Amino acid sequence: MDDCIFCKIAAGQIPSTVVYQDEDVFAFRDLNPQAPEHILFIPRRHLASMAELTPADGPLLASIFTAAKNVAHQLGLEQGYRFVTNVGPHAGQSVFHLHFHLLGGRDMTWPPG
Ligand code: D5M
Repeated sequence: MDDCIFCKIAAGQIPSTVVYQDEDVFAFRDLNPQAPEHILFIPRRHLASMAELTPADGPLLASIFTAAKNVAHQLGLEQGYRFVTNVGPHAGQSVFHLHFHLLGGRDMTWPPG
């Protein structure tokens, strides 16, 4: 999508601190980190949120989760981490390109606020 900031980041048109990339998945550090490690995983293909996913996106989700698991391991997050996506206004979604937050490096509370 032309006016999507995360599409532009994945295309290299806006700079980011890239952590992982492959044909379908792009991961970069969050600009406003909420934990010592805070990385965003996105599909290169534009989807506004998980509300747009279909069963055909199963392999894409597997790629995203596998990439996140591998990055978590590389970052030494053996004590655990959180992998979460916000959908819509009640969840506080602010960028409307599907993204998953990988958060780690500190204790976290449950339930989230
Ligand atoms: O999370 C959207 C997240 O996107 C939020 O944590 C800030 C982050 N963000 C926004 N712009 C950038 C850029 N340019 N680089 C890196 N990170 C960015 P949400 O779940 O929609 O609230």
